[in-house]
Amino acid sequence: MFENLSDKLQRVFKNLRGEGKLTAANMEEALREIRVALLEADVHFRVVKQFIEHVKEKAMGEEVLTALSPGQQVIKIVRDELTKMLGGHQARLRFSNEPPTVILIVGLQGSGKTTSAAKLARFLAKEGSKPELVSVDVYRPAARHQLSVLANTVNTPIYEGAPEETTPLELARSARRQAVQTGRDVLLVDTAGRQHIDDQLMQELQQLKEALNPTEILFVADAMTGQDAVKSADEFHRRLGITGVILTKMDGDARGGAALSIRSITGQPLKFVGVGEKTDALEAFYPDRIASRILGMGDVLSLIDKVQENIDQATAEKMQEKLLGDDFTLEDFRDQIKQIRKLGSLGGLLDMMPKIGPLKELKDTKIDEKEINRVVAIIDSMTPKERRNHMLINGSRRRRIAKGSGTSVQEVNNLLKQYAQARKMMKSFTGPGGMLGKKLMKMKLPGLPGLPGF
Ligand SMILES: Nc1nc2c(ncn2[C@@H]2O[C@H](COP(=O)(O)OP(=O)(O)O)[C@@H](O)[C@H]2O)c(=O)[nH]1
Ligand SMILES: [Mg+2]
Repeated sequence: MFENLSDKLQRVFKNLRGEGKLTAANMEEALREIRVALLEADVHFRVVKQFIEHVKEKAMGEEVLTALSPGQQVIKIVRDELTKMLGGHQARLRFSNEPPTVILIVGLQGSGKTTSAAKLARFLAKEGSKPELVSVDVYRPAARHQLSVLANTVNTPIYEGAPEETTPLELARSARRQAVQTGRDVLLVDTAGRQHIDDQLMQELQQLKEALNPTEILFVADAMTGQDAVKSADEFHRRLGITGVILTKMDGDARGGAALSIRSITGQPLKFVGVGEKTDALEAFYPDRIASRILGMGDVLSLIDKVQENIDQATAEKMQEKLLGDDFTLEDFRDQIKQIRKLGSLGGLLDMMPKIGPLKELKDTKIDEKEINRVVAIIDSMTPKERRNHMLINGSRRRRIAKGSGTSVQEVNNLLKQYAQARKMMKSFTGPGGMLGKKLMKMKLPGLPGLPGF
């Protein structure tokens, strides 16, 4: 559902990647495009405004990581802000200390309350809870029957009600009593909805809230209705007080604006998303994962995190200087390869890179960890002098190195060739960022010369 937004944002990043550094001008342009992309995705204008301000502040701020290229830095900032906009951390269901925990499920008609109640029952049972269902929709017998059928599907007990129980309150109270008696620890209350918010509905829900003291009041919203979903969530929150939102029909072609706005506008977290009609089509909502999915950067994002965690800033800077200078020795070559290895398995590293733009060509590259170990072993078998001046390494030295590292002369020759190639490439490399990335493509791994600007 975020495809359009995702495409547009990726285009912005692609353009930025070509830039050597962030300037007020290229940042302004990027921000303008991001703004349009968000508005077109139907994100609430107030949320967009705030978002752009925050990204701008951070991008222009001093929080700059030399291990990341300008494009990557902006991606990181946008990802962080998107995550924040979606609520930051996963908002889990809360449970009462005095079971049963009551979860009131509210919302407009047709939003997906009954379906979501059954989905939640299934979800909770899987997590080890013992849920019970009750429908208090006394206006439509068909609605209560619908929940009975679904309860059966998800193997959850349901309180069906006695003939004399005709009000939502009576039904709910009896259901709770039964839950206590039968040792059920969560009571899911499916309520009636209306086409529009009206006083009668609100009064009824208010009464249920007072009588049941629910731990959660989950507002069910239909993502397809876009900003209307946000508006009604907001109104329900003001009039009733909700504790979270379930956004349904995320499997449809909604543009995603509701998901992106609801937290900022209502202050209440999105807890679950419905992604289909079946009872297993419910997902807990993880802001960080969704933000990554929206950016669609494969996992360049995890890569950014890894770089941040593992590369020591000073080393990276020193390395960058060396890359630009003339004295790129075999020692540096080895250190670089070791740095890369520090990031984890190289295969994993490649998987994390987005398979777009110039990196497409890397898609099927397989990196051999053993080969890296071999390279390091060969360089380790050289004398410090040899490492600093590869011209010294003649035939007999090559044989000695091969023996010392348990490799063959041919492998030593190959390594020296790769090193020479890397060196040549360094020399023709004129600035940080995108350029290096392009040249990298033409190189045979593991002559991968380093991290700056993939
Ligand atoms: N595609 C899709 N359909 C859903 C989802 N949730 C509910 N529905 C459908 O939406 C319609 C209304 O759902 P229902 O639970 O009866 O809504 P209620 O009136 O709020 O109780 C039904 O046809 C459901 O199958 C969802 O996540 N994805
Ligand atoms: Mg219903």
